[in-house]
Amino acid sequence: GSELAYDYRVLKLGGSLITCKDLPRCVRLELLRKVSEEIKKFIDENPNEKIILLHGGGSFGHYEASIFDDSRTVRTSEAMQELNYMVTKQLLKSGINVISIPGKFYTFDIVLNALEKGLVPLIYGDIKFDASIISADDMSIDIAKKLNARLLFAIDKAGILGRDGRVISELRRIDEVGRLLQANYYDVTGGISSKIQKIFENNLNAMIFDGSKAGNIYLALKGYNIGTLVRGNP
Ligand code: IP8
Repeated sequence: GSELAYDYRVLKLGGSLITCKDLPRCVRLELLRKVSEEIKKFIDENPNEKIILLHGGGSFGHYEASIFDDSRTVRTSEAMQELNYMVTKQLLKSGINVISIPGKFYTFDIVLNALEKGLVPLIYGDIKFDASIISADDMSIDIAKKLNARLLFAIDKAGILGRDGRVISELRRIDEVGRLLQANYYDVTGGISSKIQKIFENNLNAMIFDGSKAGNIYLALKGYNIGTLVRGNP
């Protein structure tokens, strides 16, 4: 059938959410299990919605990419494979038919092809042969634009904080942000502030929310605003 008959959700699981922040190559497995179950629940209840999943690098990719030596490219690539393998296994265990797509081979067509075959694409931030980093943020934005999808960023914070320290429920201008959430010291792709900037630049709406709070992944997929709605599309 035509892919246009569906509604799409692009959900990026932030590296800060699924990995242990300050411990290189450590996965939050129990959290991943809960996240997977909420995604599965949504899929089962909503047969006319399709999901595209992505994940970032966290203490795998960002850690390895922050060490500059001759093996940086291959180490970073291998670290992302390892993280992706664990995420893939957990999603499969929950009964989601994910197929992983390394960012270094990303094209929109390959994602479309997976969707047409009834598979759930799982794309990950990666390093390319030329040593450049491809962020899952950028691929999320590309896919959301092309599919006119709801764009969801699950992170490990409640959302974007305003000057008063409270979560901004709707962000219409980037200068409303008082204190941008601190990016991890070894985040090589810019963390939360560049994410917000890219959402605005692409005139998209996106919801940034706490994916570690029970029930939030499911609610976000359902369409509830449970964090900060970044409104780049006036
Ligand atoms: O965490 C970058 O992906 P992101 C992945 O989505 C690497 O920005 C290899 C650092």
